[in-house]
Amino acid sequence: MNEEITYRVLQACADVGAREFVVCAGSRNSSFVEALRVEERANTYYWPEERSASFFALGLTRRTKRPVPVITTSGTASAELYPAAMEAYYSGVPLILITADRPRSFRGSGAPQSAEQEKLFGYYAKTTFDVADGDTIDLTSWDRQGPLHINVCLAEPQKQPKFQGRQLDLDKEVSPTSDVDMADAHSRLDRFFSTMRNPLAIASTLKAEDREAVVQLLTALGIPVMIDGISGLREDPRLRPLSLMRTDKILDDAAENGYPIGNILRIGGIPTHRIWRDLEYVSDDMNVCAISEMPYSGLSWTRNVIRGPISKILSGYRPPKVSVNTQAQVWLAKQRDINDRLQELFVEEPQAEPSLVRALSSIIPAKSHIYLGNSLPVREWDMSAQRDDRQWEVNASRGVCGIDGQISTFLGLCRPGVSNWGIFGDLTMLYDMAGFWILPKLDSEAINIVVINNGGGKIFERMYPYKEMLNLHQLKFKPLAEMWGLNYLRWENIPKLQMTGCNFIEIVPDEAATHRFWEKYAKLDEQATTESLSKMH
Ligand SMILES: Cc1ncc(C[n+]2csc(CCOP(=O)(O)OP(=O)(O)O)c2C)c(N)n1
Repeated sequence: MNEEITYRVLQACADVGAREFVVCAGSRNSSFVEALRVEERANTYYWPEERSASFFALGLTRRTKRPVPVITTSGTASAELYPAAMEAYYSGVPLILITADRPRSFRGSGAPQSAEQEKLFGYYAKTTFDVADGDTIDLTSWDRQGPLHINVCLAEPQKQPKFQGRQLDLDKEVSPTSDVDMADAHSRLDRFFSTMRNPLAIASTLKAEDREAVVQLLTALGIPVMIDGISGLREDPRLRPLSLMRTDKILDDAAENGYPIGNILRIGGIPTHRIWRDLEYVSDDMNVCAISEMPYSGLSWTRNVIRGPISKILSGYRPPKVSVNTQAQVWLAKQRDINDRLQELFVEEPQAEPSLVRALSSIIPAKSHIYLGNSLPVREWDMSAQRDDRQWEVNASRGVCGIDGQISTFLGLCRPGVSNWGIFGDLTMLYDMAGFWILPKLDSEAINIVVINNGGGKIFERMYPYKEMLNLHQLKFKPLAEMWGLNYLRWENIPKLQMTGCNFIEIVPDEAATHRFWEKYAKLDEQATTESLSKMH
């Protein structure tokens, strides 16, 4: 009896595009394990640990642009998918959560390994199914803009399910889901542009296919732009004349330079940097508009989001001529000046953490795939990474910015034919040590896993004056690399090497040098202001 409902659920997933499956075996979901074991064309990944597995499935969904089901047994196993469901919800990833359950008659009984799994993911799985033997299931009305949950009630598993010779139909064409009201989107953009006062554009998480349309818009507008590394546009030479070079104190700095920002156009995800928190507290006449695939404004005081596939929204759109106050050029020039001084600081303090990130970026080859773990890596990258146009693909998980599941998400995103680099903080690494499980199964031949071991959660160091925020430690990661059979390297300086194969690299910044770096960095600003003022007089 379990076979039929198992087969129907898997076929329903295949009908909405699933070709990869992630399975965490347990007795209750053994019919799924058996069905996928005999399935010849689907690509199945077997995991012993559900939390890492679900983050891996999330990364794989993003890489393949197809829904990937992650399938668990009953009980707490199903709840391990929760963090990945939250991330998928806020980043619009069509992750399929399949939880095996005991028959409905067990609900509320407290019988072994039975829990209340129906609608388990609450807010985070808007579309849910609770199915049992005899039910049919059709997922084609699902919008694929976030997670889907299927809870499958199964009878007592048999030792020998009978799937032999039964194959899924994996050839069904899947049509795209979302559509946009173009006339409405364009008139909202026109309205926004018609009120422009000292505008700033911010580009954050973008899909590869949207980048060219965004470059065209930004160059046509000719307004200052702040570019997160995860937009994939940070190194684009066409945007250089408009790009802000620093990522902190943007609003104050602009005002001090005679360009008080009045309008912000956000393109893509919610930005990584401080500016987005500062925007929460600006005066009432700030006008913010977003063009994004997700519905979130990222601010409590506005919901102004033009939602849809970005390149589609921008196709055929001609932005009006925007006049930009000449002070914008003064501000951009000062930013470039500070950036020149920052390069000198990297040379002066080569073992400081941001300088090591700079040096690391310089050995990452063109066309590499780079994944930035949350916390300092994603911020230090934006500030420090080199800016030659290397056509990197840069990713991060910015849905809920968790430090969990980061290794697994990165491995799900890894692909063959390019060099893959994941860069993580040490606490982030500790969180997902089981994630390495899947490495031998991957088709990527070049994977570098980098941990920046600064001995704790150092993102908090400059914000809070007490060490309890930091979870300080003296752990070293060599045994972890050895446990997973990885080539281990420990770097206090970045050697000029060309990396091949799979490597685990522990980068150890010098604490004193890092402190000196930040002290000198704070002074760069003052120097640049004094010098540009003296040049003006
Ligand atoms: C799951 C989760 N728990 C807690 C946090 C809050 N948090 C943000 S950054 C951080 C510290 C990260 O430390 P580490 O990975 O060592 O990176 P570093 O700050 O040193 O770069 C914590 C605990 C979070 N984002 N996600």
